[in-house]
Amino acid sequence: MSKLSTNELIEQINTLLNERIEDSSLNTNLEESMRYSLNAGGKRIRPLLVLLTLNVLNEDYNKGIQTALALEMIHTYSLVHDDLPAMDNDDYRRGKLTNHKVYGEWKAILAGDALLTKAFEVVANDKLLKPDVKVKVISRLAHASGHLGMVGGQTLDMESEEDSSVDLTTLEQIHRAKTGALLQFAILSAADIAEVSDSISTALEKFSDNLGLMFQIKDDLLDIYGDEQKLGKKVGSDLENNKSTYVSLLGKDGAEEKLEWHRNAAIEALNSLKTHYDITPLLDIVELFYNRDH
Ligand code: GRG
Repeated sequence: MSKLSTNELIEQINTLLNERIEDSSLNTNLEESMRYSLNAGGKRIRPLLVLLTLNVLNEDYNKGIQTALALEMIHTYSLVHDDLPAMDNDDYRRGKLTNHKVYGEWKAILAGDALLTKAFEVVANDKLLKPDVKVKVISRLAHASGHLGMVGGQTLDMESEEDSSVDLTTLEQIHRAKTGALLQFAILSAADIAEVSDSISTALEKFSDNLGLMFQIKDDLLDIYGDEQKLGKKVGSDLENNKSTYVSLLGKDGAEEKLEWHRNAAIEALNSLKTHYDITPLLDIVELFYNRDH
């Protein structure tokens, strides 16, 4: 498979995301609010992961485009709702005012709801996926974003707030569900689309589980030791909110060691695929997650 240019893929994702949110004859500015958060400068890690994984699996990446768009819509809705006063109550995200600060609370709730439902419409209307594969992807997406996945993780996180007795097992449970489920979906939906064997799928499951935890450990480290300018938000919010994090439970060195451990486990899972595929782009993602500064 030819090497894909990440910048070109991001451009394609950005254009298509805007096209999918068509203007409505209802003349509300709900679409403006949906587009505001979709265009607010996300790194597009999840859609990129779908497309790069497909390419690694020697499958046409175009088959994953609608799935990738849907995933970014769900990720965006989760951030819009996470920022609301009832949850994190944040005024800024990615250096820009949060959705409810610009459009008001009820509209931010509805923009999030509309992004979530749109995501399923986008995959359902995908013309490149075979019906059985499409149903598998839709089911996986619903599972990863719902009460057994992201929403469940967010609930456990909210319930554990201000609870300084949260242990590492609970913390991992929160993050596997809240952050990991969507990252894992990115990789396993590509496995569904490429129709890989069970053994390949198991290796990808192990890889994505470790990648998801790496992402969160890095997030916890950046929340204390990151650069506000690069992050586009205040650092220290976890400390301020008395939240249990990898750093609060393990200290800086312990969190860094844990990050390293999951990096090695992710690489080991990928190495088991080496005889079948050129895994280099996924190894690059591991390094990106390990070294990211925003
Ligand atoms: C409200 C149902 C509901 C869920 C919210 C994921 C989540 C669940 C909230 C986000 C809280 C948070 C900051 C988690 C840390 C990891 C994370 C998901 C960071 C944001 O993802 P990035 O860095 O975001 O990929 P960008 O801005 O690049 O899109």
